Amino acid sequence: MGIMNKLFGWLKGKKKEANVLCVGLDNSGKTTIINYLKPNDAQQVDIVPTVGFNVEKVTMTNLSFTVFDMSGQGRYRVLWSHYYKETQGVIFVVDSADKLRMAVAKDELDQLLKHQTIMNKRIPILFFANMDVQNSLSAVKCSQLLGLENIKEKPWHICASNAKTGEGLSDGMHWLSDQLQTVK
Ligand SMILES: Nc1nc2c(ncn2[C@@H]2O[C@H](COP(=O)(O)OP(=O)(O)O)[C@@H](O)[C@H]2O)c(=O)[nH]1
Ligand SMILES: [Mg+2]
Repeated sequence: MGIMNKLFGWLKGKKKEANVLCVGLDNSGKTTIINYLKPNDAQQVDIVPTVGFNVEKVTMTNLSFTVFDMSGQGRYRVLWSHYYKETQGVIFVVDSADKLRMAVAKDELDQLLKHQTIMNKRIPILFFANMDVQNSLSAVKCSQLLGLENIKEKPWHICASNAKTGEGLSDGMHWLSDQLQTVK
C-alpha cells in the first residue's frame, strides 16, 4: 500500500512513533477504514482489543492507531483522556449517509474539542465523510453540519471516503501524513 509505505518511510526516517486516534460514532466505518490501511504484506500488525470498553489498538511498525466508538459509552469518557495525552493526530469518522445522527456526531466532536488535553494541542484532525453512497451527504455538507469552520486552532481537512472500496482514504492519509511531519 503506497500510502502506508509513505507513512512508514518518514516515520522510520525520523525514528519516532506517531499515535493517531480514530474516533466517531459506532457504525461509521472506523474499523473498516483501519483494516483497509493495514498493509497486506508481512509488516507486523498487532490488534489488541481492550476489555471494558470498545477500544482497538492497531500497531503497524512505528505507527499506532487507537480506535474507539464515541457516544453511548459516556461513562468511559474519563478514561479516554489517557489516549488524548498520547495523541499526535485525530481521524474523526462520520457516516455521511446517517443524516439523523449527524447532530450526535457534532455533539461528540464538540466534546472532544473542548476536552482540556485536546484543546491545548495543535494536532491535525482529519475527517472522513464516509460511506460515499447514493443519497449520502457531500463532504461540504457534512463539514457545515459539523461546524468545522469554527475550528480555528487546529489544522483540519475533510474527505469523502468509501472504506469498502478505499476511495478517498489515501487522499486523507496523505494530508494527515504531511501534517504529522510538521508537528514538532
Ligand atoms: N457502503 C459502505 N459501507 C461501509 C463503509 N464503511 C463501512 N461500511 C460498513 O458499515 C458497517 C460498520 O462499519 P465498521 O467499520 O464496523 O464501523 P465502526 O463501528 O465505526 O468500526 C460495516 O458493515 C461495514 O462493512 C463505506 O464506506 N461504504
Ligand atoms: Mg469498530
